[in-house]
Amino acid sequence: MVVPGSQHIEDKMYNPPAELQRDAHVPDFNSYLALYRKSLENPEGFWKEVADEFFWKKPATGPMLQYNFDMTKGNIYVKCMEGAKTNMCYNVLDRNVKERNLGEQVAYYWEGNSPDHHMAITYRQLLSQVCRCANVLKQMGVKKGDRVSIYLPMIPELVYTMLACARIGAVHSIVFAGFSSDSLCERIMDAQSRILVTADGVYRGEKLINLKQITDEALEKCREKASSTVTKCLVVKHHALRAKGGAACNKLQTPWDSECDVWWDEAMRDAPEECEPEWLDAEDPLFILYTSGSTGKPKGVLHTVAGYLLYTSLTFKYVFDHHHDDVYWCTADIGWITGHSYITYGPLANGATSVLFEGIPVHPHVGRFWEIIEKYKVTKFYTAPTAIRLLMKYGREPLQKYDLSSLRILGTVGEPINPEAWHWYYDVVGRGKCPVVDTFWQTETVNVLLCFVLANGKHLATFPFFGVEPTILNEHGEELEGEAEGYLVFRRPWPGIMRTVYRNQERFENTYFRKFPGFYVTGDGCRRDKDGYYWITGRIDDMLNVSGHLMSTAEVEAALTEHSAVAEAAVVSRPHKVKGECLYCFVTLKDHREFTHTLVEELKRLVREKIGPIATPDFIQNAPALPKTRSGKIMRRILRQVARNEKDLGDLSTLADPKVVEILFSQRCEAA
Ligand code: 6R9
Repeated sequence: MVVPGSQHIEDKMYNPPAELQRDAHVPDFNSYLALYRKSLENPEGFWKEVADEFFWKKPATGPMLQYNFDMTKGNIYVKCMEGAKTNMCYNVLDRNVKERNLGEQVAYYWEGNSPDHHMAITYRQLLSQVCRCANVLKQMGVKKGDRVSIYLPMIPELVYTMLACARIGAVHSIVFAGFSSDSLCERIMDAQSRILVTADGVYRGEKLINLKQITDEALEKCREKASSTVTKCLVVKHHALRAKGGAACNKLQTPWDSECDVWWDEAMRDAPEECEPEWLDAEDPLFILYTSGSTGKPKGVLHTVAGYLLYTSLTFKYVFDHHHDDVYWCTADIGWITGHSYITYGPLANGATSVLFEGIPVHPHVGRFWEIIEKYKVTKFYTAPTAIRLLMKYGREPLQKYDLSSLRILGTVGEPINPEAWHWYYDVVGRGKCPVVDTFWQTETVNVLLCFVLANGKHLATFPFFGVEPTILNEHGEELEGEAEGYLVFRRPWPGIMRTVYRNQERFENTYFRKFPGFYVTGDGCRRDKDGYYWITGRIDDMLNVSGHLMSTAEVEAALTEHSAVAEAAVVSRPHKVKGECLYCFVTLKDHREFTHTLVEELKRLVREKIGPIATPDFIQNAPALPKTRSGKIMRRILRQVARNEKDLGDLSTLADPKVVEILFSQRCEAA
């Protein structure tokens, strides 16, 4: 497959500063290779060493990994450390407090939506709150294996509840607190949860959201559709206690059903601080997390105890080169997999100190991120390209007010990062001194590919994590050697890969294993260059075929965002009589820039220059905003429909702001 433009992507090497490299867990490329080879040649020994760091009530009787990835040979399964008994919560809390003497260390600096709200929580305090919450859940009748749905904003109680579930062997199903009542209902019903944990309300920026009301609507919908499985709703008094000015300023009417609803603070008041962990089998479920539904009905991705523990702890340690004096901040929401793995489980398993941020990047001012970095002297910072592009719009000025010199490593996740955003992140945020770790992964996989920048790297390109064996296939399922582009697949499992789709093994097998028997199929495209670096090119379903040339939307988008007027771009295909498909581009301009005919011509020229004439866009539409999922992913399905003028849009429940779609339809381009 020929990818126009691939040779245009800058593949210069970026070297980390000497002092970072000196102390790094993986100081150079050869150390990476040695560890990587060991992980593939002797997975048993490699993972056993990782497991030895943790507490096992009973040792494993089976091997570190057993699996079948080939549907033609039977059911797909992955098992890690069969026979072992352990507890996730014990390993991330009790072990740190009792065995590692970290009780007085801060686990989280919680920073509220308003800069006036903040607190520090030590490992000892965290353990005590988690135990009390575990006792509350038990008292409400929650038993091992029961599902608990959690619909909470980014407040400490969210972490307490998820770890309390882990402690008693309940399976948490966290639903991002920006989802609608329909989406919440759908997820509660699929998980058949017994308990729902929510809050009265929350400010997101200036906007007050009545979470309890949404929760009630969701439960009502569940009752209409079937008999609801939820028996109790535990409600955190967050807004009423922590809102601007305290209880006197409580602006919410909190609907209340005394049969079902229980206030968190009342239930917690008398709950004992001791709670014996439930010793679980290595393969018992830990949580279900529904993947964003940009393609159809959400899937309940299931992760299990032992494998997820080993893998999140190890990836956290190496990806962010964790050291005990770090202050780490991941800006994701715990409602997404990034938050599960890299705010809760991975950092705690390593005894790290993290920032837990409730707010948004632009409230009460556009320098909020930088202010927080200065305040807590953050050393490792992990965010998404969409946040970087948003903040880039405001230029360098908001950063210049703050001291960002504590930063050592920057991370990015969620989508391919375009070169302009990468450079801004590297040059402006990191002042050219902080390696940028581009981490590619999925709800299903936990971290799999990442750039070992500490071992010198090309930006935007990555190497596989330990235990992960990627390969590239063509449409016929043939493996491609050397320089190649095609489907990114994995030949074997690692401990942290998903185990099934909750209550739907068939969907699990069909989605990830049917297309190419013997491989886990990511759905993403990938290119391997002559030096063996992997470059993620975007979802395979975002691939475009113009006049027989395959190209990725990400590449064209990267070219468009190089223009100084463009803040964000999204590219889809539209059928074309001669070319088969042609490019239809949506561009969001930076503040005060005008969408003119001259600009359109400049953009077309730019893409032609960057990628080649074959990639010249046929259509460029002004998009005041792009349709995004609540986790910030552009919904290209909707953009394709705008481009094609197809008004039957189907399920829009994951769309953050439906008004955007109307505006885009009203401004669509008819003719080139
Ligand atoms: C962690 C997370 C998974 C999809 C994945 C891919 C895209 C994530 C990326 C990236 C390029 C990166 N993706 N990280 N693409 N470079 N660094 O986002 O999980 O919400 O399940 O999304 O996101 O397309 O397949 P999830």
